[in-house]
Amino acid sequence: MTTKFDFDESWLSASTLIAWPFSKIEIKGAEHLESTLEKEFLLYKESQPEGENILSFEVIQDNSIILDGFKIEEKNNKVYVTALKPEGLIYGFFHIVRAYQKNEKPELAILSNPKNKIRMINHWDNFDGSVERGYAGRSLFYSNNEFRLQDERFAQYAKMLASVGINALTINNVNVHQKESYFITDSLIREVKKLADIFRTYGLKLFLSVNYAAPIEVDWTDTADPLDDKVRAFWKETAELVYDHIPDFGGFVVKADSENRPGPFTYGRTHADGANMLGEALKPFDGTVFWRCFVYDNHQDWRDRSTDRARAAYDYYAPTDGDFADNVVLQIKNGPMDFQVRESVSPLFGALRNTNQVLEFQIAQEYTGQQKHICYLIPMWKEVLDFDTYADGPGTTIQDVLVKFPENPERNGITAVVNTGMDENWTGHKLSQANLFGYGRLIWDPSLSAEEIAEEWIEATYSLSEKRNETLLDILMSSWDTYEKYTSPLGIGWMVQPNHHYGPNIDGYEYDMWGTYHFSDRDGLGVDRTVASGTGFTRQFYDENYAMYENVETCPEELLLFFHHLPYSYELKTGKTIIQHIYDTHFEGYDKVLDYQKQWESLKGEVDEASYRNVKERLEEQLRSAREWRDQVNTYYFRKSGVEDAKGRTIYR
Ligand code: BDP
Repeated sequence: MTTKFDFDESWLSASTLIAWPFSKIEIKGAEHLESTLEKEFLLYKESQPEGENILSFEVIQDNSIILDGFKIEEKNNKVYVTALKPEGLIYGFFHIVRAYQKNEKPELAILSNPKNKIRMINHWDNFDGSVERGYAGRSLFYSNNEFRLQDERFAQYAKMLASVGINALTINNVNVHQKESYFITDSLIREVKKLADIFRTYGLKLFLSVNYAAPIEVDWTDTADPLDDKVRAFWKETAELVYDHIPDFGGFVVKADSENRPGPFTYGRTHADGANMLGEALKPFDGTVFWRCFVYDNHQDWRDRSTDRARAAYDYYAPTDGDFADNVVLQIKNGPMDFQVRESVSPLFGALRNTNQVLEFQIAQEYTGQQKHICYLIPMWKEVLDFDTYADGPGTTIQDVLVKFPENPERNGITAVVNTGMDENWTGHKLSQANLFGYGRLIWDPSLSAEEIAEEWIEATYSLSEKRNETLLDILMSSWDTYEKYTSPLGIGWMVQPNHHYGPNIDGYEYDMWGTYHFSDRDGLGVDRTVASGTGFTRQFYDENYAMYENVETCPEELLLFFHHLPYSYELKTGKTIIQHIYDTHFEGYDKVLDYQKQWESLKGEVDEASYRNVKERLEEQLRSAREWRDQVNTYYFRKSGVEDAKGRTIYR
């Protein structure tokens, strides 16, 4: 696959089509998306011009279709794509593209309705062109405090996102600094509008992250008190200005009172006061406020054992259930800590029964190898969505919660910190594309398996022989487990280098203020979060899960040290002690990366040269880093415990 552009065509290249039989297109009722459909059609038609069939698109009324879903039927040599909304036609179109990337004569008939209404990504891009936790080059949207003019690239990006059903995005970092505060003012809103215009052509709604103290930042007032009239007027006028330029603007994402960001607490107000004030300003335009729940004490004293960061979001927000306006949505990270390779789910899912909510994942691999390591994240996200909260008895999964609470949720769904940038292949590591692709596919249809999604991505991206397909599938499917093995053990998390979070530093955060400790000593390790003897975090779950986590015997082993402090000699179900498990997994994880190198080499000539080199180089770094992790973690625990490796392997002393 070579590219006509200075960027990779991702999983959308027409060259991966096995066939394309359509020669004509008919479109009815697609409104603003009509020319997009035409343009897309021509692009794929050009590469495979033979065939006589007609592809017909129409917006209709049909009770079997919901939201922006679509239906595809084949009748008398014609394929009909129907939807209630123009966006559904676009999703239907890309479904057909995928089908022809997989099969010469695919079965096209399908009714496909998305499970989640909001299917969003969040950029953490700064106006200066840097990207917070960005591992794919500079920002797509900005350079040196100016908006980039990259219309073709933006359109391709919008297309990539729409092709997997993503329907909304924010374009700036949740940590909004002064310069970005001007995005919502007269001085920069026209630039924002240009991006909104491009994303709209693929059905994506544009949102902005805003600084809670924007009225101060842009010199409007000297307070951001949500009950202050001047502050309320600022937000009302701001909303009017923004909607004047972008009538279908989505709304705001807010990180308030979190990690030194300003917020209503400064004025003795609640988060409901702050969020509802913004909600009121956006209400006349049907805009939405996403209010992030990533709020915890980041100035902890490590000597003081009374605070548990994992408890923080639930402790504050669970009692506020029902206090938020109906266009305010609480945005909750999947786990209670921060996107670790393994942590429990957030107990807020299921606890908030009368509050709009979106779940936040992190596609950007901040703690999972920073797009230098292979880490296919769909299996992790599936575990989260399938987790049984017991909120309404057995079988109330987190995905159910998102479509059930509040009653008739209008604004629920899923969002994620995205992993893209100016790198030619969009994601730095070519295989990280599978996480973006998979994110969209999974949140549209959470019943898809991680394996099915990986297969789809492989088929859409490469044209491999069956054997090599299996090879790549095996690499992706085992990669999360591999990463977990050579990094921090049994759910404990956080053994990373402070600040940038890449590579091992076992005690890097141990005596710090962030609330991220592992409490390793000469006898054992782990965080005691039980009611019986620890922080009591376990009690934030419904009874069944509380009982499961509280009891060391029933606590799932992958989370053992997330919930319990245990001696090195504690015996796991495998019959191994914890210390031996640590040694073994670290050797195994490293060895698995050695296997990946061989497996990847076998793909030479079958994947394009740019991909081949990209992954090969990154695997060298992954191996180096896995060795670093293996040797530091094993040496550290050998020194603490004094226990020899039963298999007598090299551990540095
Ligand atoms: C953490 C990141 C930090 C973000 C923060 C957030 O390290 O850069 O600002 O999350 O979600 O994971 O706000």
